[in-house]
Amino acid sequence: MGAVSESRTVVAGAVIVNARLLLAQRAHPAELAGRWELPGGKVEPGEQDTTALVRELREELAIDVVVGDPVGADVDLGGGLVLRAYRVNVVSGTPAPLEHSALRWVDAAELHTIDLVAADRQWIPDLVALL
Ligand code: 523
Repeated sequence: MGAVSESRTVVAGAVIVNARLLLAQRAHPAELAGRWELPGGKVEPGEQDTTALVRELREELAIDVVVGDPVGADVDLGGGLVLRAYRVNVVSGTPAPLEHSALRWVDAAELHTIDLVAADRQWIPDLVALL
């Protein structure tokens, strides 16, 4: 066992095209399945946030992105995980749900009504400001 470890970052991407935000429906674990999120995943030890987000969105959505500015504030997920969102621009590919149940593009009104995972709800005002 190691000694005290730093918290691990989970990065998530806000893809916005034509005033719509891309959301992905989680397939697992059971307690999050069916809820919608900004797609992303855990940063590997020694990896930069931007590198991790490019990797995750390639793996999950089959798109290549350039990572832009952070969106909103970091969210403490508990269990040593901190969730952080970034604006991303798609440079190639069309998003496909390779690891999610479905994908959906939402406008600001729909963002208020869709069943987002709890952590991502904290970014709603920041995301609405971008839409
Ligand atoms: N979240 C979350 N919102 C959000 C993401 C991308 C992740 O609340 N937009 C949470 C869900 C999990 C944790 O962050 O509790 C890790 O996300 P996950 O499972 O998408 O990351 P992976 O795929 O890198 O994780 P493992 O496959 O388990 O290593």
